Amino acid sequence: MSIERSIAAFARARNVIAGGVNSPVRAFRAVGGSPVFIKSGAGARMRDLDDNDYVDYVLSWGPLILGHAHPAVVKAVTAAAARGSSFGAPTEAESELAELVISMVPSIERIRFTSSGTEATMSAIRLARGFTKRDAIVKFAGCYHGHGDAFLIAAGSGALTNGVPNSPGITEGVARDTIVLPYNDAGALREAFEANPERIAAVIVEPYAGNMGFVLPAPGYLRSLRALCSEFGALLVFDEVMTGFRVGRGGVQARDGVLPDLTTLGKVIGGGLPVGAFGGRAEIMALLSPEGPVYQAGTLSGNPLAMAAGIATLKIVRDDATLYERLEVLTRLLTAGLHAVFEKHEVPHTTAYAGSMFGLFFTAGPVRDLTGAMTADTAKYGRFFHGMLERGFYLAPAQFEAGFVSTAHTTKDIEQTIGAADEVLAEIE
Ligand code: KE4
Repeated sequence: MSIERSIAAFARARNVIAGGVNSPVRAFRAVGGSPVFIKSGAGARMRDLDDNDYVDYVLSWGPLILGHAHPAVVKAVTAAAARGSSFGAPTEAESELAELVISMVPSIERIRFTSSGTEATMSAIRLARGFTKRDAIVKFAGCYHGHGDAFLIAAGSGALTNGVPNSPGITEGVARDTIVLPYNDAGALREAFEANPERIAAVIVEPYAGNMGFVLPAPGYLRSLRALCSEFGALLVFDEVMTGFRVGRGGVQARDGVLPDLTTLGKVIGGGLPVGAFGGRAEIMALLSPEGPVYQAGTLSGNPLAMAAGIATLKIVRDDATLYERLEVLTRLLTAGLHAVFEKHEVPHTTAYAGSMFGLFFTAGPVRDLTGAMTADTAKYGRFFHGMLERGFYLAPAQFEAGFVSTAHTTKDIEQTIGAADEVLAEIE
């Protein structure tokens, strides 16, 4: 397989774009080699500059639940563009998408759109601090909430009371107000609440974690987070940027019946265009400017083209009664098939899935948190990734990511993926 044009494109990009990419994971640092540059996508497939075609299991990191260039989305965005791309004034499309989201996500009464998931989580935390008049937040090791300063924090020596910066450019002052705890350990959260009386404004969690690889909550864990936040007066924030409309029509909160105080969304609700959102109880959202004192804004928030893509996508998600059932069948077929070939080749692994989201770890597991995820053989994952890429299957270019299936994927695609995995595992033994 030749990727000469992609290699040349990467050299060109590195002369003008930091690291040659606009988001680090795209640079293939975690798997080695030179990233393929994409020129088009259609349905479940992408085509690179050298005309190599790939069955795509990244789907822009989750947004493309209907696959690439879905006709309804293309039509809606094209029509919106012809009417003007942005006004900086309210449009009815924003209310239409808001009504669609609120009709399907149980805990959201009011919403605010942003242009990315990072903006949504940053804003949700600011709102939680304004509502509770408290400063500290709790996050969980291995959960990613975008690149806001408050989230790029590692557990500090005083793990129960404050964090330490996880990137240059983040101050001790910011880190002091973020407490980092292990995922799937409700006891640790109780201890943190007891060590920080009246200090914790919010607990933010990926209810199904998709950024340390795919890690499901232990039975009862989310219910414990809900009860502890209620007991200690903190807001529970479900970061459903990735899981929203991905693991089911109403996200994890509908699937598991645990309602957060605030939810952040992104990805699927923009149908591939830049949309983030945060929402929750009306009494909390009422604190947001211009109604209340908590400031938040955005030039392109609610952008008409992005709203059009989101509306087209969510109308299909809403009206296609068997969509999530079909997606879960395909995703189950994929993970079961991968499990079988990994067993056949006696490669230590663990797989998990929920709705149209899945994960594959190169470790025997079980993986319940970041410590478990870190036992994965990332070098072997890199060899597997490239073996699959050469055979026309585009997996996440990093072990600590999740995979996604779209309505454009077919049973045949899944069967061919498993066949390719069988060949690659024989090769990289
Ligand atoms: P964005 O700012 O990238 O739109 O969203 C940040 C974000 C927030 N919350 C969760 C649960 C997320 O998964 C994300 C972004 N996900 C990554 C995938 N690991 C996006 C890929 C990238 O960073 O390029």
